[in-house]
Amino acid sequence: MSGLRRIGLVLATAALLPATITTAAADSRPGHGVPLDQLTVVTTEVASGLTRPVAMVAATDHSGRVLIAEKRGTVRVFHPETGLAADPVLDISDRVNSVANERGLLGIVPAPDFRRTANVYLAYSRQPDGALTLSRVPLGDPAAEQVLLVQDHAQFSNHNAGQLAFGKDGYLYWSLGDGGSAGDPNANAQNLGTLLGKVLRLDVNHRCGDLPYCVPRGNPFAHTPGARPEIWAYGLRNPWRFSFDTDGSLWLADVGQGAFEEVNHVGNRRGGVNFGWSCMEGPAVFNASRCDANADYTDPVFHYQTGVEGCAVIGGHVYRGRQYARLAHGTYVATDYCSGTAWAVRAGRHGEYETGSIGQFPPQVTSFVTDRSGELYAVTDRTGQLFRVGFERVPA
Ligand SMILES: [Ca+2]
Repeated sequence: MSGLRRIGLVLATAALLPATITTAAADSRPGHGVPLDQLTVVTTEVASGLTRPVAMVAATDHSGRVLIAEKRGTVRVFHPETGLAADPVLDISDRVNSVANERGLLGIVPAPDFRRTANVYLAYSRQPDGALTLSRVPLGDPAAEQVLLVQDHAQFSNHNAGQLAFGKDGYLYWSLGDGGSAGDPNANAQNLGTLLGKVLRLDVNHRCGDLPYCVPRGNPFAHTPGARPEIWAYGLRNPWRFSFDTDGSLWLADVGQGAFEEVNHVGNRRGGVNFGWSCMEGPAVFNASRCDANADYTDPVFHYQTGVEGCAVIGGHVYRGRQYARLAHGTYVATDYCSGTAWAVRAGRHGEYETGSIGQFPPQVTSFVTDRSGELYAVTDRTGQLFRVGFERVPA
């Protein structure tokens, strides 16, 4: 329990510091920290007893709470000082189809007005047909749910993606998988007429006509005939987890078919990026018949081999916390669901990337979160554990 107490003290101390000194000047450089071959992650269990946790997000009300979504349709609360609350703070399992392995409640993010409304946005597979569903619901009041957007996903049960996050622009981003099976049989990911295999960008703070949201001005395909105007990026297979860094840039991990797992990094003003699937898988051509000679495919900044080095990439976050700033500031940390390898990627000043493995996470990590002070946590699927993630320097 000393670990829990230590976290509590760190948070309490951090809260007293003015925001202007949250990071030392030297730490604002991209990719600052010890060389990756001298860096390792260390994990400390801080909670257990979760039921297939799959997504996490920090509450934005300064309570210090972390919200953890369980696949069956429940949301649990973890606090560094008091641990995991026994009862869910929200239960929508009556409307979530979680029978298949990849279906269920898959994403959660607090609304911009969370402090006043307790509203969260959820992404899930609905009952009974598995359609991908975006809704807004206040914690503790499932009857008040409002569904915003639904995408049919009945044919296959896999590749539902499900990450939700707000960008620095205040818009909600939602990732959807390619519709499932293998090899994108319906060629959805390159088809701008469907939401499958895409990241969407939505203005959920306003209504437009009959829609419970608006399409933000500047969405890249808002005026493209036949395209869904909600699309922000495309060419994705199963973009299970993405995150935004403090500079607004997007770090997106796309789960591969059978050859490559990939991590992508693009700037915050780049709409319309084509991440390549199902022409490309990682750095290689997957299906040449899906390739367009006029297309501009964005390559991943990091990839590794599916089946050799793991089975499914689990995207993480750029570490911007205080406790390990000297070791890991600016380091993007991800893992693989099967191998548990801790992958690190650092963006340099001139578009170059330093990548490497930095130790080991437990297997079956499904999701990472950074808390309100930037410290990193990971949850594991069938073992239902929550880990605090730290860093240590080791001999090269
Ligand atoms: Ca790609």
